[in-house]
Amino acid sequence: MDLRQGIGLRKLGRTVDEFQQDLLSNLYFRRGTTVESASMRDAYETLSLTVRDHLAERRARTAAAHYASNPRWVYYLSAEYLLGAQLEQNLLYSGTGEIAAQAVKSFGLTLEEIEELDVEPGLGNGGLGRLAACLVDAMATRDIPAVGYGIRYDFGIFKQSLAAGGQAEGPDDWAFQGNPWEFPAPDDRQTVGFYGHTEPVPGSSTRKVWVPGEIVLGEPSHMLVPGYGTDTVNIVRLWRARGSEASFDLSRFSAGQYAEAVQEAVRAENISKVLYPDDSTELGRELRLKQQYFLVSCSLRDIIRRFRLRNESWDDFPEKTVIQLNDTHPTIAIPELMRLLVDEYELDWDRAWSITRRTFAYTCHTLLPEALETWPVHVFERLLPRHLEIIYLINMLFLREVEERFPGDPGRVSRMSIIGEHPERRVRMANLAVVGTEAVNGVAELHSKLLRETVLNDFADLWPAKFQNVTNGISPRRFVKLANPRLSDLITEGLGDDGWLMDLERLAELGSLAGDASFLERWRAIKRANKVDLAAGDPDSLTDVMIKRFHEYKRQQLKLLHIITLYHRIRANPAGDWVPRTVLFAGKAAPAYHAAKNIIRLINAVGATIAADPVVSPYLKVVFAENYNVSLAERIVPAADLSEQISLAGKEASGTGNMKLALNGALTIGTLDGANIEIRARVGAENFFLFGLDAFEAAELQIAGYRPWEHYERDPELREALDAINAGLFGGVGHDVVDSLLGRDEYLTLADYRAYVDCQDEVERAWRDQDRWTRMSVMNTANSGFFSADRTVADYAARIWRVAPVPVAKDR
Ligand code: NBG
Repeated sequence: MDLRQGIGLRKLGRTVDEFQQDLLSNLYFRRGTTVESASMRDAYETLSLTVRDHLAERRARTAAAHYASNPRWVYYLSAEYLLGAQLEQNLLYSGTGEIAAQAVKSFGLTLEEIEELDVEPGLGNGGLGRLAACLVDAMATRDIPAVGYGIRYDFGIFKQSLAAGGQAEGPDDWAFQGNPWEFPAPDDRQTVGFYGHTEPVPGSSTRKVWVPGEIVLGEPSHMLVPGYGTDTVNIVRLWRARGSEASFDLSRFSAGQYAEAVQEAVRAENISKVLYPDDSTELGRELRLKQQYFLVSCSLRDIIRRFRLRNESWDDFPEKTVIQLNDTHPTIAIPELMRLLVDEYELDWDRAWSITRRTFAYTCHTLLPEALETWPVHVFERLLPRHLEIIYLINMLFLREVEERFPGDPGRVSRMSIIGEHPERRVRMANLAVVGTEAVNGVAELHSKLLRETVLNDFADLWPAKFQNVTNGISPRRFVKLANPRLSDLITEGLGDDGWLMDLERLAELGSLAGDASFLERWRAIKRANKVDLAAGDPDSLTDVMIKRFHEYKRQQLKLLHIITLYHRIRANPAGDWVPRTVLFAGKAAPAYHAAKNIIRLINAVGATIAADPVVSPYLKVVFAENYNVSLAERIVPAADLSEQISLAGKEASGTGNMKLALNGALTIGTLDGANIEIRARVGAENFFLFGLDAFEAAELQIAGYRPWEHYERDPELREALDAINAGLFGGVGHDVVDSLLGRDEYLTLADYRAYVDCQDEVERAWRDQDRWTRMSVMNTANSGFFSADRTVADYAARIWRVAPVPVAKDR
């Protein structure tokens, strides 16, 4: 079926000439300007619209195919999406890259200079938001009917810069000049209530009427999410908050009270104003809870609207709908669906509960207790009074079930309760998420096991079958094909075709090339060329990268202690045969997370001291790349030789940067944490630098009583490193870091220091044999196929979602 012909449209340009015509037509009719007066912005918008049309055409065919098949839909609810730059991706996914390059050339432009205007939508913090983006990419690639729902924040993740060696934060006004990739759909706007009170419904014990005290509008727009190598184009639908018409007070305005006249509208719009730049620690802000409910309420109504296009009976709802909760942020969807079904659609409680439970699934992304969201009951009561009543009823019925199954175990009952009592009454969102869903999964083998055995073990006792593992994955299109075109071409040449981009396990075929000297030579040359492009340091030095959010559990401070140790060793023996290293850090710290910001400051101070030292600087360079985001990751990952994955075992749920780096041929130095374990199992222990305590040993040490001082006293190199900081060798910066390490050292940095430094010596021995290193690098790439997000999505589809692909007919 050709929809364009069906509705009398001519075909989109497939030749350079036609593409040029399309550009001109878009420049005139959609930008309203001419070639002579066009700005670079016009060029960017015009090219983007032209490329977008190709995807929009596929989108129309996708929507038609989905409508016709009335499938079970996957609705992915996520407070964050880190989509990355769109233009380059969409040129690739629409297959227009080559004709577009030639067409813009005839206007005296290059794709590269136009791409510079493409601002990435930074609507997420870190791994969780990027995972959401990789999963929607893979769902489209796998032809799974899906919609990703999120919030269209005006300000994305803050812009990080360095000021006096420390992190400074600036606003990220990503869509200030508009966003050509977005389709506003004001018709589908939703109304969201907050505050107010509830009233009983005569004759019903479960139904209530909620009379909200504030009404806000949610206006959606969507961005296209194309699949690769298929015709499916799904969408991510993002909600933006607006005041209602009534929120503008004309009489006050006329009376000169300009600020008061718009205050209600401003208050409404604040809901989607900014992404909380808080990574994995709970932040007790009412506005954040408001954001969460805003996302959930708009999305659920939209999901129901879509369901009703093709279906009638509520009993079919779970057959046609699976809603995946990306962490606890959208968990209020559970009581919200109950409220809609019971209060608005008048279903009885048990039927509504059965529908609700079979509709949702929950992915947990953390093991840090402080990152499991809880909300004070009084905040909930004020903001969402009806939802709190529903949660109480869910909890009462649930705890009755627990008591029946585990009689005489009040400790268990209070641990499992959705309401925590101490030190204040709080709603435990993770408990609610487990109780109200059909499946719960962790994001790597170890993480899922620890969830079952520790954080959620009472729930696993009750419902063992509910708990699953789905190991994370990444998009090979973005993180190899787009990020590392040289390597991508070599792989395609080596394998004979580019089918590996959709079937990443095929990389295993590279294994046989690891013995071919000329192949290894080219492999090495590519890594070097990528380092030259990155221009972070000497391309012949060992490029050692630690790129991720700054958090004490991730232990950037451990890497820093190693750097200081190298510094001392080189100073003590300047004539030594040292391996030149460039250590590159990138990552943001939550603005209020002072300990993490202190580590950033110390990294830069150490880097400055080393740069100023003529003895050490020929061998060691420390670079802090500002404002880590998806685009920067795409430049660093292909250039990395060594991937630092050194979190304290048992703390990193999975990690996904570890996968991107291994896939691009970096060797990992890492602990037995998160997905590192699975990476090591696949690439082979001989191609992975393992060190440190495992999760069990770490937990035992904590229980036995950990004394960081003992390591300081016992290990001269460690002592020298910490003393140097305290002696003011690095500009007097870093006392706070030392205090925390010698105080509690919550993440056992000093306990793992010796093993880490020794393991780094082993890294250097391997590096000195470049042939061996390159073979190890090839083996990492060859055996990373499992970490494709396509596999992750196939796992979700088979085991949790129980959905089948719906193919989209080709355009004839
Ligand atoms: C993060 C984990 C990472 C994991 C990503 C994606 C949160 C709450 N969790 O280890 O810290 O890779 O989620 O699953 O951001």
